[in-house]
Amino acid sequence: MTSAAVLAGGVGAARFLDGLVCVLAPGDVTAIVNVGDDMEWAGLHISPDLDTVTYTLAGLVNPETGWGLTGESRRTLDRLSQLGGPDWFMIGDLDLATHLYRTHRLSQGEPLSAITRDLTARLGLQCAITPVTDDRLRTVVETDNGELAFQDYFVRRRAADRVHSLRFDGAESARPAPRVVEALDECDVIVIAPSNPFLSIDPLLSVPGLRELVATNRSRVAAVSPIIGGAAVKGPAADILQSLGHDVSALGVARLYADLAGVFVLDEADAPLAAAIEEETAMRVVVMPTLMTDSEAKQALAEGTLRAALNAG
Ligand code: FO1
Repeated sequence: MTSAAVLAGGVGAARFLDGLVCVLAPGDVTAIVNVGDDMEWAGLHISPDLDTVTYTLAGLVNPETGWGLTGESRRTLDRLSQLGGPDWFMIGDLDLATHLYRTHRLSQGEPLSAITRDLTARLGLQCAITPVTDDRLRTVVETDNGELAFQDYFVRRRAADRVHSLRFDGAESARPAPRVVEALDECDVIVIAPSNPFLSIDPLLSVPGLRELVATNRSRVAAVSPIIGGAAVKGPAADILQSLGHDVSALGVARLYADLAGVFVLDEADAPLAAAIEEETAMRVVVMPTLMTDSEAKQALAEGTLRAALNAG
């Protein structure tokens, strides 16, 4: 049986994982999830990417947004707004239960990874979903308008500020969560999900030792491009590529992953870039449809990515 570890951000990664757990035994899949987006909201600890992956795999995610729960309501948020509390981040009434549960257990000194394991088990998930670290790690975005906490940049200010650089507060002293190193060491295939390379993948790799661990295993690493035809499927990846001086294309992303992945999965729309990517990065390029529009498309992408990575070594 093939096993896989996936470096995962939010919506794109969750959709990829949704396909992957259909083509592998779910128990052989480990999602190693970004926590750079985590924040404190009204005294609660929110882990958006962990929840997006969990809700998606449990079939509970809001299909319109790709995050949050389906059938959500906002009575608490509206009341909070009347009280003058923070109302710019949409915490739904049902989703609130997750944050209460998580925050309560964190306040009792339990690690995020153990809480996540229990939450996912309660939802009947068999794959492992783990934060990359149990330690505090926060993405800080340096913009034209100063330094912004991730969700301030992303949600409150709608990712409209020009990004100069990013840093990951706490990264130097963060340690991988239990089982992260083992999962990367022992799996047959490591996938860099079609997530934002700067906002989702870099924070994961900023945990000391992980970038080197992935690079050492380059021959069994496949990266899926989050850029199709020069545009991001979702979010500000294309804008950030541009503002940081990279090529706004799948080639620009491939250059970022050249030392990490042996295989690069490119969308059909970008097939003309394949030769240039192979020549410049020494990655093997496989071309396939990467837009995850339905469950067949998700499974086909997961299957194609696995096959390419297994044949790469
Ligand atoms: N994204 C938004 O664009 N607006 C929101 O109000 C918002 C609320 C939210 C609440 C819980 C959650 O788990 C995710 C939420 N997201 C929201 C998504 C989140 O900000 C981002 O998609 C990720 O952090 C990036 O991966």
